[in-house]
Amino acid sequence: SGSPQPRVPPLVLELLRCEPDELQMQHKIVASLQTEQGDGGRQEKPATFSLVCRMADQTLFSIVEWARSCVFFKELKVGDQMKLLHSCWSELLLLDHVSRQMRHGNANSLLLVTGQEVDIAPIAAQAGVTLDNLVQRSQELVAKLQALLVDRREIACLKFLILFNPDVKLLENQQLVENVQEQVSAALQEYAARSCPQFLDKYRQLLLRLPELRALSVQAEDYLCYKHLGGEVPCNNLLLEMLHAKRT
Ligand code: DR9
Repeated sequence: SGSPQPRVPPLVLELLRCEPDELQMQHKIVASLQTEQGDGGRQEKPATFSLVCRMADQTLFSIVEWARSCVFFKELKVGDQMKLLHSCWSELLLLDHVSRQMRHGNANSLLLVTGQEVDIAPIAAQAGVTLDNLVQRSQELVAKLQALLVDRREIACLKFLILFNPDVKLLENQQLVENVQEQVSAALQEYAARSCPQFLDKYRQLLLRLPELRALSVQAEDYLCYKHLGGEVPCNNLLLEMLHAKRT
């Protein structure tokens, strides 16, 4: 953006540098969806569902790639990295979706990672209650974040607060995770206070969105699990692997 940003905390700038390039990610995902071979002989299943599923799956691959290249995360052993990702993958996926809708800025349609748009209105008719509710609640979260004038620096901080979750059990390097959580919280608090002095409690408002995101992600996982039991989720799927890893 062109607006001057007085004294952005260095940590916030560093986290922003880790952010993936949206256009590059879009091209990569579009390319992989074109080369992938359908859904393994289950073509009779609804094409839209399996297509969106593969999109979410590819997005999850880029999220894992992002995390693995991130400052601090790189320092963790693979075991700790896996524990953290297993506990937050669905929140990161939803935040990716939500932040895309914020940039999209059109409440009447969803912008998919591929750049395609889906009208919101027909979803109520085509989707079951669970999915429709998920879409509605995600849109409410988008509206709240937009009203707060959340920017991409703050989104980058939120991703780290989600990833470096000190409540994850049995980490070898619990200390690093707690330190990152504290440092990022402090930097976000400082930045939010400066970027929007008109919102006295922007930081607190931002943090309040995290439990909402968590609740949504639990519901999204339940939905995915249910679809999986119905045999609708394409196999060889990272989404499913994550879903199972967390529940065992
Ligand atoms: C686990 C966390 C995942 C978060 C991923 C967020 C990325 C998902 C991106 C966009 C969601 C777009 C939804 C597009 C809707 C397309 C049109 C439509 O309504 O299709 C209906 C079809 C089937 O609906 P249903 O499952 O309710 O069954 C209906 C029943 O058969 C008759 O009553 O729905 C789809 O095709 C949706 C595909 C979604 C797959 C996503 C995989 C990720 C898992 C969960 C995400 C749900 C969260 C969505 C939040 C916005």
